[in-house]
Amino acid sequence: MNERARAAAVTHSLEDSALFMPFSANRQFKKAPRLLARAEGIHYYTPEGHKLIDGTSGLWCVNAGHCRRKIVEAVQKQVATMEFAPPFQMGHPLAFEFADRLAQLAPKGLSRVFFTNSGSESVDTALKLALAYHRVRGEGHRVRLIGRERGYHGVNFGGTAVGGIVGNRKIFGALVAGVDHIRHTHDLAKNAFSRGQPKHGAELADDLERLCQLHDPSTIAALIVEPVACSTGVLVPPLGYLERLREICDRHGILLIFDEVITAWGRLGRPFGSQYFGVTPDLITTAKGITNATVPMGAVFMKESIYQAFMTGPEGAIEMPHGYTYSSHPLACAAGLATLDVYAEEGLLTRAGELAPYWEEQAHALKGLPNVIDIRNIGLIAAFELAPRQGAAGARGFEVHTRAFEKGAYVRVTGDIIALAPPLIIQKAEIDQLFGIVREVLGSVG
Ligand code: PXG
Repeated sequence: MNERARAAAVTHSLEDSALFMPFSANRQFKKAPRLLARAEGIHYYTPEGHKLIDGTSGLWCVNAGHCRRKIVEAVQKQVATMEFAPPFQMGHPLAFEFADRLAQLAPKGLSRVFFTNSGSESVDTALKLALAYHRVRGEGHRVRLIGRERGYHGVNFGGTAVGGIVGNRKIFGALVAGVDHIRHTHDLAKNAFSRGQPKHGAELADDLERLCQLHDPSTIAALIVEPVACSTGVLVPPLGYLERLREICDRHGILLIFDEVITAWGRLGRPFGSQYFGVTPDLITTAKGITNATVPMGAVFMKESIYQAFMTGPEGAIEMPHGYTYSSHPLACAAGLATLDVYAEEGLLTRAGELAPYWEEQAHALKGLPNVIDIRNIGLIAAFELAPRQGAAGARGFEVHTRAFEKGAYVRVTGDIIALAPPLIIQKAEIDQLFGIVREVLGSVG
């Protein structure tokens, strides 16, 4: 069956399909599917051959662009050499090589790496590491985990619990005990149309101090935040805010976890967002761009002192009873090593910094279009917040998404916020093209 015939067959039967799609309006989608069949560079192609600029790097993950030859070939070679190796009490060389290469890129001091298969697994791993770290040091009373309103930390139980997006939490019961949240930082009244980090709101970090007073700091194990809260619609941290969180955590012995599933891998013009902001957490969770999304993988980076705290019992004992069948999967390691080569050869981990001024200018040039109540940006990320329609929150955003698809751009929408984060290989003319489509669509959606 050729590509077109296969697409026709799939489309024909979609309404009865067995597939329960994740985070999707299944019935609506199956009636009017938007299918992708092929990808190359910064473009997707539908089964019918309709070409789309990928405005969101897949789901914030294909940072080097699609189907990069070097990465494809590395995976092809590995799958034919050794497709799997058990990661418990066994190893394979690529896992060690990849971890060492990654540690060289990480913020200073975060010298050890634990492999997972996704951002969600990285988050739950980091939360467990935080609890276990305190326990092995004799501070087992630190059992509370703190997240932030509007935070997104994946969909496993720990990540859902520390997450702060109500719709992702409310139907899943009581989640995890002992979790609390600090306030989010979104403040349109003070910060609308900020370029880069907003000026107002550093004091919102003091909400952590409030929780310390409520629960007593000696009961708190860790705080987890995204340096830039992307899934909820791109909330850029106010100037001085992350520094203040770091200071409060230090004062009370609380571990600070940065969830860098999106902000790592050059998205802000540095390998990690924490390097961009100049604030070093104790643990970093990541995934996505670590393999350019070619093979699923995630990782948790930790400070040397955290790793060493576990290396204290008998040498024959398992220090951390945690891990996944597919931790350090050979295909993921091969993809990851080739990805790091591509990032290095093409300067992609710093390219967003070079493009950022142009990107910012073009994004903010859309100010004044109908219903646009905020434009925000940082690195190679931009978001347009639209006023919701009366009684139909999200309807305007969804219409933008579908019309942009028709016009030749894939853009991500959460509610009435449009988020853009294209592959880091994008050229200026393509940035113009992407914003041109967004401008046209915003102008035409009532
Ligand atoms: N933490 C953060 C900060 C994320 O952004 C996860 C954890 C979970 O990763 P996995 O690999 O388990 O999905 C994420 C994922 C969107 C969007 O459009 C964002 C994510 C996933 C899907 C869609 O905003 N981020």
